[in-house]
Amino acid sequence: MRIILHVDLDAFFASVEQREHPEYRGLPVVVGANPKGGKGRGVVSTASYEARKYGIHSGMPISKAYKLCPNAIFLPVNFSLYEKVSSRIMNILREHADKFEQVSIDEAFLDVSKRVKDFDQARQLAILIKEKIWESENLTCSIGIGPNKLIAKIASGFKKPDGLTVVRPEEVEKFLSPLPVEEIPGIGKKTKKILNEMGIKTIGDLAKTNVSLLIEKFGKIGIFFHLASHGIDESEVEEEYEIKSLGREHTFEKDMEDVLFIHKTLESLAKEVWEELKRENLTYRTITVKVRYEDFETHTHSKTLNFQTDSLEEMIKAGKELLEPFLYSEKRIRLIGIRVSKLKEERIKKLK
Ligand code: TTP
Ligand code: MG
Repeated sequence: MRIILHVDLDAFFASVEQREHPEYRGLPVVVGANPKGGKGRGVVSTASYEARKYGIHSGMPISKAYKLCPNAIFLPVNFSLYEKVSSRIMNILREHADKFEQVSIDEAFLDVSKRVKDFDQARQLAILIKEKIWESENLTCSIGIGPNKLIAKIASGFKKPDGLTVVRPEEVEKFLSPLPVEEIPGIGKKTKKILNEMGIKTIGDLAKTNVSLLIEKFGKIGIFFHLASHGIDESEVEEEYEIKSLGREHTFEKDMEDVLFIHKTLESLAKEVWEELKRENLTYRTITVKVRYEDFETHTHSKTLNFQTDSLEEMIKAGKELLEPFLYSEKRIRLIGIRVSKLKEERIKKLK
């Protein structure tokens, strides 16, 4: 049995600003583009919970946010500050995990299966983590605890801000079934609309839907929706990259949704990695793909082959396979990367 924590900071950018400027505490704060008296272009990065009461949220045009609450405190994005705070918090989190995976600037998974003996101990650990973050950074977070990443992630969003939600394996179905389908990561506005039109509103409705119908409507990703609706998720908490590895990344000049172009880019990155492998006389066994969306949410996904290889074809095939689920998001892709690890010197293979 696994025990996974998902930690997500509350209104992260806005909370950092409120901490830096105590006079903004308790007031509506909107971080993002300049509203220019309602004529500004660009969007809201995030809003404090006080500002959310006016209906302001991430991704909303800044002009609309201004209309909803002209008296809010509008601040520019100070990304380098948030990154510094984030990396200190990630260091705290890393210390408390057997396996650690940072997902975005304010979000991480912790696999604590080895260091706690049950969900009660996991709850105690989560309380300790919250206290540490509060003491050292004066910030609150919400934590979800579950038997896998999917449940932990949904649980962390269940009660926000400053929430702590524990979902034990035997509670998974009861927990998921009343939630709206869009709580499942990967189900965005478009998919939600199609599901709702099919009469599927809650995760419970989705769980009762025949998987072949979902595949017919959505293709392969339908299988993922089916498994997710039953709370099944086998994916591991993955340390970003192993140290002994070779990789390449590419940031697109403009955020990208063209699948063909993304595939082309992946192929050329793989080729560069492969050329370096050849130079170093190495074979690999694990392929990791990294995807960063326009809002900086970052994912890595790995596959380990059951043989060492130096094949470029194999690398590209696995890379595309790993990339596939990320191409269905409604968000545009900002960066992709490919990395190979579990490296061995080819010489050893030849001697065998
Ligand atoms: P989130 O964790 O999605 O949001 P949040 O931390 O502001 O609020 P919540 O309490 O609901 O977790 O995103 C983390 C930060 O990433 C957020 O503070 C600002 C940034 N961000 C954007 O810049 N654009 C976006 O569209 C989103 C969703 C987030
Ligand atoms: Mg957050």
